Amino acid sequence: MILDKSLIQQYNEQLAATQQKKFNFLKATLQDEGHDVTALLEQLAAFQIAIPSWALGTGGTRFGRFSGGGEPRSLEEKMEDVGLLHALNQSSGAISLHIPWDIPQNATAIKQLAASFELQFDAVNSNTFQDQNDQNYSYKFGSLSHTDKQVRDQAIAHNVEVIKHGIDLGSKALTIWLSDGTDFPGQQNFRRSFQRTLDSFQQIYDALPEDWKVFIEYKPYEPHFYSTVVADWGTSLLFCQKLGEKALGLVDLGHHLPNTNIEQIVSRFLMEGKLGGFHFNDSKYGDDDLTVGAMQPFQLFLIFNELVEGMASQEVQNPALSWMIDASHNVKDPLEDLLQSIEAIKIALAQALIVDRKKLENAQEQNDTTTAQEILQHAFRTDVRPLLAQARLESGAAIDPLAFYRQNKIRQELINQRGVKTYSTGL
Ligand SMILES: [Mn+2]
Repeated sequence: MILDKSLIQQYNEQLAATQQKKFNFLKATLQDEGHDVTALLEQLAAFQIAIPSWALGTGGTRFGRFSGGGEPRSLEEKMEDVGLLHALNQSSGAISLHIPWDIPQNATAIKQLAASFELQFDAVNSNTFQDQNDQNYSYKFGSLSHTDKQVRDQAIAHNVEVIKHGIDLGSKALTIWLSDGTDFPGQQNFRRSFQRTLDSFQQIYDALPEDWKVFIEYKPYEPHFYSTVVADWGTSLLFCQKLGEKALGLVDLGHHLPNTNIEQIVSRFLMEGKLGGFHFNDSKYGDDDLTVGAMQPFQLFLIFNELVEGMASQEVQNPALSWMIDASHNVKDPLEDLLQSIEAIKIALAQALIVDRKKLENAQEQNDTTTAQEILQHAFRTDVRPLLAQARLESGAAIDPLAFYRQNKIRQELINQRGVKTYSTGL
């Protein structure tokens, strides 16, 4: 469905007075603390988060899947959904496609459709974690790391094909999440599977256009439960360093063992100029794919604290980052979940932007641990939501996108258009 933007304007008019009151208070507080509120609003408005094409349907587990109805049935409908999100919050101006789930049949038409929703194409994603019906060799025992060269060649060719689809759409990066690994001790020689993977990565790397990047995502376990070839940030960094400057690490928040200090990993990657991007989600136990900020908003803030500090530092030379949500769960309306996720990301960003950097650095130099903690927690405990709402209001988005979505019964409208029992392609 295409949203009538005058509805957003009417809606905002109803909330304008309350928003003004909340914003004025926050603005005065932030100005007293020495912040440039206009600059903050600009930074927030400019921050765009890509939506993956697989997050628009209800996710599933190996036990079942429960469609919420009105799910997009085609790539065009998925783009319509991202266009809808972007109209609501002006913060989701990009889509990340998964190949082969979303192969564009007509790249020119798809590009035009994207332009009509003011959407860019973010990184394209390859898939060698499943067998497709028409492929010659199975990935049961791996793809880019497989012992059999014919299997590796097939997986390399798939990645090269994904790059070609990306070129047609104007994408500038390939994300490789390699699920290869082993389930039992002794199943593979760790060193040789690394070497085979490096050789495969190198061939994919050589197929990248000049202005492209490849993001190497890591994950400690699942689908394999003994070892994963690209298990952690160190392995990702090692591959990236061996491949060259177009290869960068990708941090998926759900791809860490419990209690991992992700913010320190972010700092290390940035220090080496090797951070490519993020996949945002949240989790309680493992790769739970929960709504960003649902479980660990403080950790998210600490991650953004490192990002804001690192990207502003003269000591850091890191390319611009790619931001994407990567979550797909079983119970919520996917569009509501994405609206909540984007809000959580931007809250963390805004809080990181208002950290008193000079005071923090001074406290660090003085080993004043108490003050350092106070500075971070002061920013984290500041309610920055009126700032986000103001940035939305000024960019033509809804002051409260989720409330607007509910009030206008958008899911019901999508069900009316697409049907109750629709299933989006994806996980
Ligand atoms: Mn991911």
